[in-house]
Amino acid sequence: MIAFLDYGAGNVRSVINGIESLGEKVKVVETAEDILSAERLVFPGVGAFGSMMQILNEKKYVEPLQSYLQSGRPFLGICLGLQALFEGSEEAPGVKGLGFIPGMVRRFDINLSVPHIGWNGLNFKQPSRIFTGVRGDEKFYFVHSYHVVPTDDGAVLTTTNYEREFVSSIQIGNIIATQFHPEKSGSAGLQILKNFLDTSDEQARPVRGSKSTRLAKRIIACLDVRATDQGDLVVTKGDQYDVREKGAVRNLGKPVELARRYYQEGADEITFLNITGFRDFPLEDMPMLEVLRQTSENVFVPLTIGGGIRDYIDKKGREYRALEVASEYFRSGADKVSIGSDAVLIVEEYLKTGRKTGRSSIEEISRVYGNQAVVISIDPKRVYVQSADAVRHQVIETAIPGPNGEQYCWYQCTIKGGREGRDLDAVTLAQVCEQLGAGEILLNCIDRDGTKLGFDLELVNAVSDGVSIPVIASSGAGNAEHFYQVFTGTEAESALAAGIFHRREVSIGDVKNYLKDKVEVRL
Ligand code: 1PR
Repeated sequence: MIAFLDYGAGNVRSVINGIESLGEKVKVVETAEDILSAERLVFPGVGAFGSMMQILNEKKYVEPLQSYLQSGRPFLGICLGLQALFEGSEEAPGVKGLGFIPGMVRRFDINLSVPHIGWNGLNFKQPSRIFTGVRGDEKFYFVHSYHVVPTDDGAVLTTTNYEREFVSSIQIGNIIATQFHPEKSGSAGLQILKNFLDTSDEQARPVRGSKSTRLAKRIIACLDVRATDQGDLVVTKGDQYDVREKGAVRNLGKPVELARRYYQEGADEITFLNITGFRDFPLEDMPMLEVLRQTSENVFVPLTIGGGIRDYIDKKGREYRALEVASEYFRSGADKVSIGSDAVLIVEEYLKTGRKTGRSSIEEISRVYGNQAVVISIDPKRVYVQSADAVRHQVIETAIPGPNGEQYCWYQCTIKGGREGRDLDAVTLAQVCEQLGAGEILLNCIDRDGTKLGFDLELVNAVSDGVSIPVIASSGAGNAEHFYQVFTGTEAESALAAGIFHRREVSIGDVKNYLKDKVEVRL
């Protein structure tokens, strides 16, 4: 039996699913006594350092945790569960951590995108029982803006490179904690979980470690989900957002089955977009929650869900906050939520008033669950203009002239699944969303969507040059070379495709095989 510390913030479902998939039973900690009497304790931290410590203090778990750690019984901390072991964090100045390991948690001070999101490797500094069966060249999933800095190196188990070398896991006797997420790191991550659960003391040192690690470019499979006219929930795919063919919604498969297939084929992440979320209310649309629950049972890579994340008043007049909708998704197995239409409306309001309200969906969700949990999905359309100053939007010079020979364009934001164009450009939207707390941009492109002409590199460059958070390039992938173009011609950290994967025209394996030796990928 594994005691499992869930303090109620974020997706811990996947860790439980991971442990249960290995045949172990989980008992969720409900009282301080459960911590004190635990034989093995898993503590997956999610969210922000300050709110985590506040909850641990409110629940009176701090002293029991300290005494459990002192006892030397097996402990596995994940992500914030690692950071909690330190004295404090720059994320929440003045808030005390558990203080088990001398040192602090610091924000990345680097030129690369922060958060550090994606699959990166490990440099092994000590042998450990959690490395049994680990080759050493595997990649593991990270998502964090802060990293631990121990006062001395004695406890360092692994490091990872992201511009600088940082500590990616620690070990003191039976106390092990990782910055990466084993439960989101496919089979390599499950192996580490399994080793923790096994009682063997055998210490292994992986043989294929390298001197320095590299973050992989991510390949993401996207499932646009909606109900058919008969009411079946299906994966669909449009051409420039039109998902109907001969009047009927295109049906390309079942969401849970397709997600499993993509996991097995090596997808680095899976995104579900409830494309009618702008008119349906997700909490009435329970099938999406069920899709997440079922998918997270055996898909151990990050899951993002979008569609309908906004405040809502139901038929009875009850008001729901976007945060509640997001929380329900996180509880059901999502790691990130993606906000589309609501982000446009929030930014329009912000530009009008020049004030942050603190109550927008972006601010509220990122405050509680961390910036990395908030993705902004942008649905832009190209608008050609005659000159760089023809409009007050951020205009780019384009190598693809318009119908009247125009050499300039801007990218107009749309809402409601591309149905309504707004007076706002995609670059400004991304920049303001970053300021409000978004952690990543999912950059679609209505002009390219479903065309298989390749990603709109000009759009990707315009947005990624404007922000410091990671950008996912989306729309237009037609072959493996298009991924190479977007990864070498832009700063995109990841690339997403739908149609070519659903129709089995190109597989995720084909894309990665083409990229290997040219671009860092997870194989
Ligand atoms: O506005 O917060 O409710 O979110 C709705 C979400 O649904 C948004 O993220 C929006 O992008 C998405 N959406 C709405 N309508 C459609 C549609 O297609 N009619 N799908 C839609 C957007 C874009 C990508 C697509 C790529 C890759 N789909 O996800 O998968 O373009 O396609 P390709 O590789 O086949 O070219 P809200």
